[in-house]
Amino acid sequence: MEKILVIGANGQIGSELVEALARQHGADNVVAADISPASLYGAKIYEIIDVLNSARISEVIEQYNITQVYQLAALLSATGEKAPLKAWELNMDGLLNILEIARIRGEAGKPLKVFWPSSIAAFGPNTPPVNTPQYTVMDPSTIYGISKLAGERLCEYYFEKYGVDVRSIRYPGIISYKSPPGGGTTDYAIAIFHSALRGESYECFLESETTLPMIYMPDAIRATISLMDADPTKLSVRSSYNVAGLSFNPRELAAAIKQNLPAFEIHYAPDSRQAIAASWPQSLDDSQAQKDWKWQANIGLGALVADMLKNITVAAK
Ligand code: AKB
Repeated sequence: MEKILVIGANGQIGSELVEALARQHGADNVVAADISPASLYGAKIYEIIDVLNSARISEVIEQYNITQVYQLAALLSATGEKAPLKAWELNMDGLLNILEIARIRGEAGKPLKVFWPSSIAAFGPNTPPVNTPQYTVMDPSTIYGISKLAGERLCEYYFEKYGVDVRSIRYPGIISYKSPPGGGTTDYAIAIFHSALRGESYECFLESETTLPMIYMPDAIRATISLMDADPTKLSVRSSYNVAGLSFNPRELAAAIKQNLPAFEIHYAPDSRQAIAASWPQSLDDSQAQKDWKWQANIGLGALVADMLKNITVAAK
């Protein structure tokens, strides 16, 4: 039986992942953890963990006989640019703490399976932007992207050198309705729905034609859990897998919203986040994930927009 620890449970991915894992493994077998208490998200146990405190992480892992850790605590791209040293410390030391604990436990015969999120931010301006391959030029230009690329190399290193069973996905922008936007460059695609449903126009911080890879939360959760459940002998990538959902730009998203809410208007006022978005891919080639663990996205733009509008409306009532 798996005992699962999710660090960063209060975040956009963490909160929904805890719910899904509690459904799959039982609420008693999932420990939600973050730096401050918020909600149990369907788990039965909540622990306060600062991912920079390695002794505390080890203590919780030992206490609950944890077999899998999802380390999700991070500063995202836009927030990271405002506090680069803090982003580097949190994103790198957080991962290293978990990898080291997994190495030590592995050597003691108590293996720990690890999930860590990379991002499309690990790519950069010289990466081929369309159908970006699994293996290609990676020259990220944000501190967040640099930490993701370094983290990918660390994951592969700990797998090759110490046999740590670490798995990772290069997430596209994740769209969801349960948590508010959290400091990412792709978050315009969440904020826009909140403006539209308040009956307001949306001032977009990206240019109209800036196409980015995105994924709807149910697909992102399914991808994460499928990768963690996959047969380890089938996994040929131990840095991080490209995973594609869908791709769109602000103009296309606004048009899809307008089909449901005809009065909706979008205006463009690009800021510093435009340069970040311009350095990222527009679409991803995820054929390696398809081959190794049968990944396939299900949710397209029409279904995503309809579901976001339906659920944000319900939440606002
Ligand atoms: C961000 O915009 O920073 C994140 C990401 C693509 O990793 N959503």
